[in-house]
Amino acid sequence: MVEEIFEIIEKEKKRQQNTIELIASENFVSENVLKAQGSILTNKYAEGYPAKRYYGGCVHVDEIENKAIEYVTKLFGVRYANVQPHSGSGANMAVYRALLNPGDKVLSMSLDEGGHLTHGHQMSFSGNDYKFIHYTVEKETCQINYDEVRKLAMKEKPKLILAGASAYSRKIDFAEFRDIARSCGAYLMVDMAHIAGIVAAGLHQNPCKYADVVTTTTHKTLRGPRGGLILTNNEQIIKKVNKTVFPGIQGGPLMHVIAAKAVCFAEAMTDEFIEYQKNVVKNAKVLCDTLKMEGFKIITNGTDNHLILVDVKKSVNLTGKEAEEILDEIGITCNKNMIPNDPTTPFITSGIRLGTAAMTTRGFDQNDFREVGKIIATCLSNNDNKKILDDLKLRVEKILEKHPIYEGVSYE
Ligand code: DSN
Repeated sequence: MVEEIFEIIEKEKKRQQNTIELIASENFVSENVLKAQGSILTNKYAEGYPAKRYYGGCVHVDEIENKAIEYVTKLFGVRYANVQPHSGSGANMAVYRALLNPGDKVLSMSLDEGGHLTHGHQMSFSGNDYKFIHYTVEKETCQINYDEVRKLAMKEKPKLILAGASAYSRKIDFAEFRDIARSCGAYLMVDMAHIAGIVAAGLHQNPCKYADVVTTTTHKTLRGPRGGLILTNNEQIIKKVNKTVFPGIQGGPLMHVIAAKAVCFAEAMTDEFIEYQKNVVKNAKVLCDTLKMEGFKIITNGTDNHLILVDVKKSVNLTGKEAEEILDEIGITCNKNMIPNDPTTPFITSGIRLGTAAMTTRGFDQNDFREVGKIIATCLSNNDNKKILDDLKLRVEKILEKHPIYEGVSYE
């Protein structure tokens, strides 16, 4: 039975090696991150915080957690960090519970317009526990209109304003958000989950300079293990956040994951990582321009970060679900995604979201992404032509062969 599990893991490894991974929230971690996350630290209970634990034998996990905090505060130039959240959703829940009372008003971007489930969707705890109101993107440009956000904030007087998104391809002006939050007396929270790696490399305004509190996941552009993180410069806020994370909503921290986070933070301080993030952004522009040249409609008409939102309905009269499935057939993985003013549902959608973080880790360069753009365009425009799809599959295999990954990792 145990072998069965390792056989499945090996099959998943091969799937990852043999497909072009364009899900904007995924990446390939380093073998050192894998090693730390797969370590004996998983055996240790360490409820509490360094030097204040509810269990004995925490001397070394204290060292690990202190190192993770030291590295991440240096990386983002911020005073305090809580590295224990098991996920981005948990990190967001902790911040809401630390700063708000049930029913308090929050202003955020809705899921449909590019926000996240935990930014107030009715199906999430967030939309149930708090009164979320949403700013939208401009109809023409699909970009945030800061004057409109300001007007709404002044009218509604929320207790907290949330900036950050899961499917927004443009820079976000956190300084402007801070000004708006200050004008209406709200806290400013930034969820930088998607762009954390780009921020770490200094290629996007750093929200830690402007927000009262910042949350993120560690596994997207930041390229660490799956997990969450909370950052702030405010001593009162970190005290409340710490109490909320433990014992408020979590029990024992996952010390093996915290060790892997520390490895990722250390890696993110290297020159190689900065170069990598520059390539992530350049590659996204190339992929975007190639699709535009092939006649595809891109939401916001471009990208400033790692992701591209494609309106496949207007481009090739397919739903996002259909496009995702057809690309899957030729070895390209992406996800269907709502676009602003989408008339469909999250399970169907009119768009697909593409990201360059994972394949840039594998070494894909601008030429490779040009080829990927052409393959995607040809595939979606000829989705019922088996001969063309077979040919595209070979083209996918050819690029992948040039950029192997996890060759020394085996579960057999
Ligand atoms: N599911 C993640 C994403 O794909 O953006 C966010 O949690």
